[in-house]
Amino acid sequence: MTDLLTLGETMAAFRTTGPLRLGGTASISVAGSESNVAIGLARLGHRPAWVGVTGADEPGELVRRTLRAEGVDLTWSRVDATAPTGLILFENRVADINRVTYHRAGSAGSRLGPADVTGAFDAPGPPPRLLHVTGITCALGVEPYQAVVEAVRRARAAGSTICLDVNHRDRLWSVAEAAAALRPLLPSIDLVIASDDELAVLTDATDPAPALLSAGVTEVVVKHGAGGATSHSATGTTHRPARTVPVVDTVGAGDAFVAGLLSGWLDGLDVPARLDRAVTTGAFAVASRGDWEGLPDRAELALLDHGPGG
Ligand code: CKP
Ligand code: MG
Repeated sequence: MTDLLTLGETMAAFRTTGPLRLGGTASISVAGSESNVAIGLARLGHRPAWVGVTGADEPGELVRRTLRAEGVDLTWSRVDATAPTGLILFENRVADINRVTYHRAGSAGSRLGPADVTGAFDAPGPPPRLLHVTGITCALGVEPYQAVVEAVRRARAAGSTICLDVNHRDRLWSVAEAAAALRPLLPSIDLVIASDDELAVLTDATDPAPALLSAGVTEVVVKHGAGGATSHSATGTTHRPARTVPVVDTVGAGDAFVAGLLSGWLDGLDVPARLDRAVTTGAFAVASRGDWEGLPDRAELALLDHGPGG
């Protein structure tokens, strides 16, 4: 049984310690918001599946090998030999500030389409408990957007709980384009996750959370970065502070937060405990280099409670 189904593009990630123009060494890994969430859930003992397309090339093999090694189910992903796997370049500039460059136009990952999502819902057995979609997949083109629309439609029909992370990327599309694509999905979304500055993508209201609840969303979780996170629902508002950790690399922190939140949901935790797990997994990502490498397994969740030296 699949706990969480997600779909998106995962790229080979190159990390340098300075500007690429200076040459030197790079570390190579993989990156993609949706697979970051899938890895985070697998580390915590859940059963995630990732739907995506990779090229028949070494970056694609790296993506597939990494996700398999992390325990992510690739049953419904595929290889497209006619397009390359996308690349993402993180050039570390100062402190935790990276210059991020995508090389993903025309990539295999952007060939994801509605036909790719049917397998997971047509498979025998219960449907995925959760569907997780993000604005990034929607921004990749018409077909990837239609894949999200189809996944949401199928998940709704199957009774899966549906989560949307706005994940706005202004290098991929404008706020107006994102609003036009994401707002029509809202009546089908159970849980919306957004940072403060992403709420304007979903609503023009001056008080966004109540407006989103009125639009049919059951829970709105707003991330305030170092200010923690707040959950809004018909039963009230719950706030949790962030965990204080040294800031090493903030990329992937949002996905780590989502993984913790959804893990708590899968475990049947109440809202405060779900937020506590989310800010904890987010803190692991902030305090470690890489998008997902530092995410905790279940035993490690308590590690931050102990302080230096354990
Ligand atoms: O919102 P986050 O910092 O958690 O997202 C990071 C990911 O998918 C990263 O892995 C990158 O590849 C991306 O977001 C993206 O496409 O920007
Ligand atoms: Mg994010």
